[in-house]
Amino acid sequence: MSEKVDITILDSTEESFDERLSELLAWDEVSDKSVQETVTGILADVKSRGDDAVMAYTEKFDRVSVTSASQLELDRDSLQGALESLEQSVKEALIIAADRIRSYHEKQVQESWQYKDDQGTVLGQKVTPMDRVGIYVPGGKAAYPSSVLMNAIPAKVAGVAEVIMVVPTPGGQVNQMVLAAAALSGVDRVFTIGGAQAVAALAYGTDTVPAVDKIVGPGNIYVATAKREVFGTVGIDMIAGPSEILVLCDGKTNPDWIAMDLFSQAEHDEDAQSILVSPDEQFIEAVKESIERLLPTMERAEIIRKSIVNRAALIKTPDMKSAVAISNRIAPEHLELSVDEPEKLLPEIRHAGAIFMGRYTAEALGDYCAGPNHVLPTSGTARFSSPLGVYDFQKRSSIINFSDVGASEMGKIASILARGEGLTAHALSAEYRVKQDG
Ligand code: HSO
Ligand code: ZN
Repeated sequence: MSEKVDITILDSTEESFDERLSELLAWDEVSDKSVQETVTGILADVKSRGDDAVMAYTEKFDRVSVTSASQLELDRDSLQGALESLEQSVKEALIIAADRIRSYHEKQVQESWQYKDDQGTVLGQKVTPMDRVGIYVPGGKAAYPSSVLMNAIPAKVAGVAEVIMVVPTPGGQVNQMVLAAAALSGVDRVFTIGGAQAVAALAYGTDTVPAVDKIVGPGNIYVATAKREVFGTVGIDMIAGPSEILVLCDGKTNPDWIAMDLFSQAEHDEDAQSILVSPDEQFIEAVKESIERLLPTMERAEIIRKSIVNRAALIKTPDMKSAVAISNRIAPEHLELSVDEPEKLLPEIRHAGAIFMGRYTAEALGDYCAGPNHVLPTSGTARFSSPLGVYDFQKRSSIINFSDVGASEMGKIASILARGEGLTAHALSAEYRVKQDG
C-alpha cells in the first residue's frame, strides 16, 4: 500500500531553482516575546531566591514537589542502578557506543606547547579543561540517551573535573536509559530539574546546585532562550536548529535505503530537512516511490510526512559536480556521499557538519555509535562552525616568558607603539626593562 506524498522535486538547471532552494532552506527560529518575558522572569527569580525558586518552578512545571532542594539530586547509586536495570542487550549497546565515542574524542585532546625564539624568550600555549560544566538533557520524549553520551564524554575526556547534568522529570517520570548513559559517561552529579530554572541554577548557582562555567545540550524554546540570556555569565554551546540530512547519490544505491536515510532525520521534527541530490532522474523517481511506499509503515509517519512535505526536496542535477556545488551552498549538518568512490568527492566538499562516506554509512550510525559527535552545526552554520568536541571544554592560556635580552629588544618596540597610542605608563613599563648599555 502506497500513498501519494507531495514532495518537492527540483531541477537545478531551471531558472527558478536558486529562488526555490532559498525558500526551502529558509529557517527562522520563532522568537516569541512571551517566551522571552517568561524566561527573563524565571532567571531573575532563581538568581535572587535560589533553591526556593527552583523548587517552586519544578513544582509548577514538572509537578514534582520537594521539601528540600537536595531531594532534587540523584545519588550515584541510582545512576549505577539504572545501568544495571537495563536489558542486557541495551546495556551492551550503550557500553559499546560510549567506548567508541570516548576513543574518537581522545584523539581531539589538544596539548600545550612552547617554543623559544632567537632572543631566548619562551612563548607558548597552555591548555586547561574547564572546572565545571552543565549538561542540559530534555525530559520526556526528546530525552536521548545518545545525546547524554555525546555531550558528557567529550567533557570528561577534556578533563572537566565536575560534569553536572540536569534533566526534568515531568510527573516524576525518570528515564532509566538517560541515567544509565550518565553513569557510563562519568557524569558527576545529576539534578532532576529542567527548563529555564535549571539553566538559571547552573548559571548563577544556588545553595544546592553549583554554578558551572559552561552549559551545553539541547532543549526546548525556553531552554534555548535561557541559554542565550545567560551567555556571558557562562559559556554556551551552539543553539541547534532542526536536524538536516543531505544525500548525494549517483543513482546506484538501493532507493529504499536512501528513502529511510531521509526519514531518519525527518522523524526528529516536523521542521527537519531531508534533501536528495542526484544526477539520475530515474533514481529520483525510484526514491519518491520508496518514500510513498514506506511512509505509511513508519511509527512516526505524521511527523515524517509533515517534514517531507514542508521541507524536503529531491533535486536533479546535470552531473555530480553540480550536485557537490549545491551541497556546499547548503552546508548541511549531515552529508551522505552515497557513491562508489566517496574519497574522490571528499576534496570538493567544503562545508558539512559530518560527512558519511559510501553506500554503507547510514547517518543513523553516526547518531549513535560510530564515534564522532552527533551534536553538529545546523542551518548552514557548518560554513563557520564545527561538531561539538573536546576542544569545546578546553581553553587556552598564552604563555610569555621574556629573557633579559628579549625584554630589552621588544621593550624598545613596545615603547614606540605605546607612545604612538599615547599610553605613557605602558611605554615606561616596557622601557624600565630596556638595557641602557645596549
Ligand atoms: N540526529 C540528531 C541526533 C540524534 N539522533 C539523537 C538520534 N538520537 C542530531 O542531528
Ligand atoms: Zn538523528
